[in-house]
Amino acid sequence: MRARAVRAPIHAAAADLPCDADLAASVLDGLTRPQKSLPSRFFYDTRGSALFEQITTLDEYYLTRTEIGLLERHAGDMAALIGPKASVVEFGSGSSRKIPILLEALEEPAAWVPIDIDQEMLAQSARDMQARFPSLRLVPIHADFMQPVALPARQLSANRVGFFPGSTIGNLRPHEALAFLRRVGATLGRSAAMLIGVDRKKDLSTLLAAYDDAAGVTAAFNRNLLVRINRELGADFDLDGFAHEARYDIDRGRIEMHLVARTAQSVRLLGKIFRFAAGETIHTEVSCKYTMEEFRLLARAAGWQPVQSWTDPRDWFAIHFLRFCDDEEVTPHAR
Ligand code: AVJ
Repeated sequence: MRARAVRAPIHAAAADLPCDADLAASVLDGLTRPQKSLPSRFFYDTRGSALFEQITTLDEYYLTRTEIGLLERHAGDMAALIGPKASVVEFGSGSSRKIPILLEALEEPAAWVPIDIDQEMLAQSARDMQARFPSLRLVPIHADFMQPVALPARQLSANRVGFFPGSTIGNLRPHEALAFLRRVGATLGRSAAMLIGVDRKKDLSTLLAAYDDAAGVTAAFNRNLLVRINRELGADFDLDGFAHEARYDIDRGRIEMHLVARTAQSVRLLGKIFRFAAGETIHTEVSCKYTMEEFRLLARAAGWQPVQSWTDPRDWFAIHFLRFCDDEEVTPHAR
């Protein structure tokens, strides 16, 4: 009898995945706006994902290590709130370094549902996790978690918890974050829970250094967008012609990454010419920072009840535990 090669078949949502046509349309759209911009979802090709992994190890990039510390210290409390036989749905699972900490603490976890756009990374982490948690049901889904994703409900237990670490929510603008949280609530279902990592507002120099490290890894990560566009769309961006810049917009409470044209120049792309004035920028990413109260307000507005949060001694990062319930449930009122 032939052994089954793949134990956990990967569910694909191919129609929603970023492809060449998506890249082309997005680049054409972004570069014709008054403030030129490129969507940050295109950072994560193979090289971009590797550069991001490298960022997470930098001294200046406190986010990953602070969040892992919080998970290690408080996984017991989190597991107690989640309860037994949970199905954990992870949005943008990436290299999956954080989920084992939670799964180790959970009582009889039922399933792990990683959703990621990188199919290779998904297959690799499914293999690693199956070896580490042999009795865990794996339901990998190859999809862009920013798009609506249908869960294979029959394969999941009733106790559902969303896991969204890394402050990836910060890469959405608040109105997008609100829509995302609402949609996740609808997807996971009534009384689902959510564990979500959120980077906090803090002093400017700490924030700026995290997005403009001395070794230049973040600069390479940012510029990799141009490398990708040159390769995949046959553009002729001069890579040395653009400088990496991280800014903090204090009013909006967000880091912005830009690529700054060092001199006036033009770029050929898909039969068009795009002109840059000296100093003109392409806006490539937002990374919104939230105070505890700001994030709780956002969660409430999206139909989630903030139940508990954990933070580090320096108040740099927070993990929030939320429960999804509609308003009637949270604040019962007489009719
Ligand atoms: C994807 C949210 C974890 O915004 O901090 C890191 C991406 N960009 N350095 C972030 C990123 C520049 C990162 N997250």
